[in-house]
Amino acid sequence: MKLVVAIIQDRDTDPTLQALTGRGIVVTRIATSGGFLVEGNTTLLIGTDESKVPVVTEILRKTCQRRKLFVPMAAGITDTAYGLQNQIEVEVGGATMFVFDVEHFEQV
Ligand code: 2BA
Repeated sequence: MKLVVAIIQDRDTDPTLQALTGRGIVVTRIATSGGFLVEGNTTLLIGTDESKVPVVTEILRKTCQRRKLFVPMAAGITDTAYGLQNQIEVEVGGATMFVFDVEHFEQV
């Protein structure tokens, strides 16, 4: 058994959950936030058979978009008047995946 931990953008969460559960893949969602942008994102915990990891990867590839965002170069600035020339472009998403071996799984 494997545990897939996937960090995705909030706006991709609903279609991703629908696609996973539609394929009979059990998932837990956790509200998280990224350390760089300090914005909300979603972490999915997916415990599944090793044979289904490629299915999970394919679903995440389809439902999680890469998006370009502009963020202020100086941390903590929220003023919309802050000029575009003082912003940097970052590309966020689709999904950041970690795949772990599960030593033991039991539901009691
Ligand atoms: P954040 O840490 O908020 O990062 C958001 C995006 O900002 C990243 O997108 C990346 O494009 C950019 N970024 C992050 N750190 C940067 C830095 N030091 N300098 C310049 N740009 C930087 P993604 O790579 O798609 O990551 C999306 C979210 O996935 C991250 O949100 C974080 O929550 C998580 N993540 C990504 N890599 C991770 C890792 N190795 N370990 C744990 N979480 C990770």
